[in-house]
Amino acid sequence: MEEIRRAAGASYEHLREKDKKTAIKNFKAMDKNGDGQISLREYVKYVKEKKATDFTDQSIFRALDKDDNGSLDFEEAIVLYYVMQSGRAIICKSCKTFMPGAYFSCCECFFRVDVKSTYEICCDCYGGKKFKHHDGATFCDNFTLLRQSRSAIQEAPSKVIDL
Ligand SMILES: [Ca+2]
Ligand SMILES: [Ca+2]
Ligand SMILES: [Zn+2]
Ligand SMILES: [Zn+2]
Repeated sequence: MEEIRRAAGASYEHLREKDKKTAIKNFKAMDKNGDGQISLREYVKYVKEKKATDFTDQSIFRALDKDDNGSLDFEEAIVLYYVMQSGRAIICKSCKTFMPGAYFSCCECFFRVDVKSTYEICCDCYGGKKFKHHDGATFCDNFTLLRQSRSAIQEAPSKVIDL
């Protein structure tokens, strides 16, 4: 989680003033009782309003709550906005916990355009073989997958230009 937090902090520094103001406005809108903290209840209400169903999982709230006091201050909430915007709310398909760090993804499902959803699992579920997926699936960790995506783009330059 520390890495995502640092990425969120770094990208916040690059936001335009207007977007920083939006973040503050967002925070105030979330903080229904105005105590400067986002409670779990206020959080759930917000993510439901945003129709961000992946986020209703409490494991994300707990991961965001860095100081573990049961609520989110502004700094912790910035990480939420970052994770929401970057589509980084990836939940283990097997044990359903939020995976802020390294995880494994099925390469076949990842690179096939006709497969709607990708299949990601946490290191524990992968290592402990605690998952069910199609036969012949090969798994890569997310960093390897990122490198492979680049190779795939380089191998098919014409397709990229067509876009
Ligand atoms: Ca509050
Ligand atoms: Ca907190
Ligand atoms: Zn898992
Ligand atoms: Zn697959």
